[in-house]
Formats: sequence, structure tokens, C-alpha cells
Amino acid sequence: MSYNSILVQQKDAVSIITLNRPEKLNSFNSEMHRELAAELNRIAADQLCRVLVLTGAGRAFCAGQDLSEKKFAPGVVPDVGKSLDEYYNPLVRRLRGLAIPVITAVNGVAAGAGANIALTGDIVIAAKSARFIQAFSRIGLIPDAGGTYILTHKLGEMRAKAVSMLATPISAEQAEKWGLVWQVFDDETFMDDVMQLATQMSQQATCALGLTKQAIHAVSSNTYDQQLDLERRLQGEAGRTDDYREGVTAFKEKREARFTGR
Ligand code: T3D
Repeated sequence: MSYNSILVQQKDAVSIITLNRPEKLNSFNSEMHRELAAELNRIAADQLCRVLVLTGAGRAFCAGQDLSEKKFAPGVVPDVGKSLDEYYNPLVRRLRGLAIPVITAVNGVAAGAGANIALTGDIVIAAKSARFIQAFSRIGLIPDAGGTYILTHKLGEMRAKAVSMLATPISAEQAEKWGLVWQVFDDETFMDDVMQLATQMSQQATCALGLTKQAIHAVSSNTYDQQLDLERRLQGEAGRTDDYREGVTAFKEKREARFTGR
């Protein structure tokens, strides 16, 4: 499929989506939303895709909503919530719910909803020069695209409030120290390093990785006992995969496992 606002590539089992409006720092217009949704739906249905990498073209990852599109008609009160219903909430739900690991490769500045989409990745990797900005308070909005949830869970209430209210840029290094980012890679070798990680993950037992993320996502709404029950159900599913048989067989035969993601 060909798109205008995103680039898509397939390298073996790794799908790469690049947000591609660099002159607007890859901010979202409705076309980019529609194209990204279509591509995520396609990837979800394609058994060959075993890891997704989401990144941005040029010097930004994504600057959130395209503000140059906004028009205020006299006497009309805007309903910003509609944009969350139509675009941002389905987008972050799709990313989080994808049954394969999602690596967000934060190549540069990530602001507004762009920051929170970046932080929705299962594995968040940042370039040294990247920064995360909860820019919403600067324009009279609140963090969206899951920002209040992610920030509070990962940073605690005090830091979540401070970075949201003050819109203080968080460097890649600080984000790594705070556990918002898994690893920081040098700018010069950034995409090569990301692809090495993505390729390695795509050769793992990716069904089990998908089930792992499902289990971990359920923790915040489950009791300990409910979580044990969920682990039992998901482990049952993992145990029925070809990859489980292959993993155990390879261990016994003292060789590398050849997983297929099935
Ligand atoms: O309304 C709804 O739909 C609800 C949903 C809301 C979700 C949201 O994301 S709200 C938050 C929207 N985003 C922002 O408020 C961020 C705005 N951008 C910035 O604060 C800064 O651009 C950055 C901190 C991201 C980067 O700063 P800097 O100094 O590195 O770059 P710059 O010079 O500000 O931007 C470069 C160009 O990108 C510039 O265009 P120009 O002057 O060269 O023609 C700038 O206007 C453009 N740009 C940056 N961000 C956006 C944008 N154009 C449109 N929309 C943007 N969000």
C-alpha cells in the first residue's frame, strides 16, 4: 500500500513505520492518522510481521497534533475531545494492543501527543539528542494519548505533575534514568542499533512476547490472585505454540532455537 504521510518498510520479519512530515516535525494531521491506522491494522493481520519499529523522519519523532490546521470560528466552542475519540485513543490502543512487540525509536524531539505515543512503545529507545516534552500546558491542554496514565505509573505523582505542568523538556539521558526509556543510542548509529535490536527480537518466540505484554498490561487493574489466574491462562496459550516445542527441543539438543512466531 502507498501512503503520503508515513513511510513503510519490511525488513524480514521487522515492519518499520516512519512518520514522514519532517517540515512539520511529523505532527499529526488527519491524513497521517488515517494512514497510520490503516498500516497498523494491516500489520496486525499479517503473520509475517513479528516486530514493529515506529520512528520519525528528519530531526523529530513527532510534535503531536498539527497546530497549523487549527481554526477557531467565532462563537464556536471547540470539542478537542472528539479528536481523542476519533484519532488518538484508537491509535494508542492499537499500539498497546498489538500482539507483537512495538519498539518506538525516538530519533529526536517528541512533544505533546508525540511524546506519549513514543512512551506507549513496549521498548522505548531514544537517540542521545532526543527530548520528551509534555507541551500541552503551553497551549492550555492536558496530557493526552495516555500521558497522564503512563507518566504517573512510571514517574509517580510528583514528577508526573511537574513535567506536565511545567512542560520541562526531559533529555534522553534523564528519561533513561527515570525508566521512561529502555536504552539510549548514539545519534550517528541510531537506526542501525535499533534495527539490530528489532531483528534480534523478531527471531525470538514472538507469540510469547505478545502474551507477556498482555500479562504485564493487566497488572495495574488486577489483584495478585487475578494475575496468577491470567498467567495460568496465557501460559497455557504459550505452551500450545510451535515455538515452545522448538525452544525446549533446541535446549535439549544444545543448539540455537529456530523460532517461527507460531
Ligand atoms: O487538538 C487536538 O486534536 C487534540 C489533541 C492534542 C494532542 C497534542 O499533541 S496537543 C500538543 C501539540 N503540540 C505542541 O504543542 C508542540 C508544538 N511544537 C513545539 O513546541 C516545538 O516545535 C518543539 C518543542 C516540538 C520543537 O521546537 P524547535 O524549536 O526545535 O522547532 P520549531 O522551530 O518550534 O519547529 C520547527 C517547525 O515545525 C516550525 O515550522 P516553521 O516555522 O519552520 O515553518 C514549527 O511551526 C513546526 N511545528 C512544530 N510543531 C508543530 C509544528 N507545526 C504544526 N504543528 C506542530 N505541533
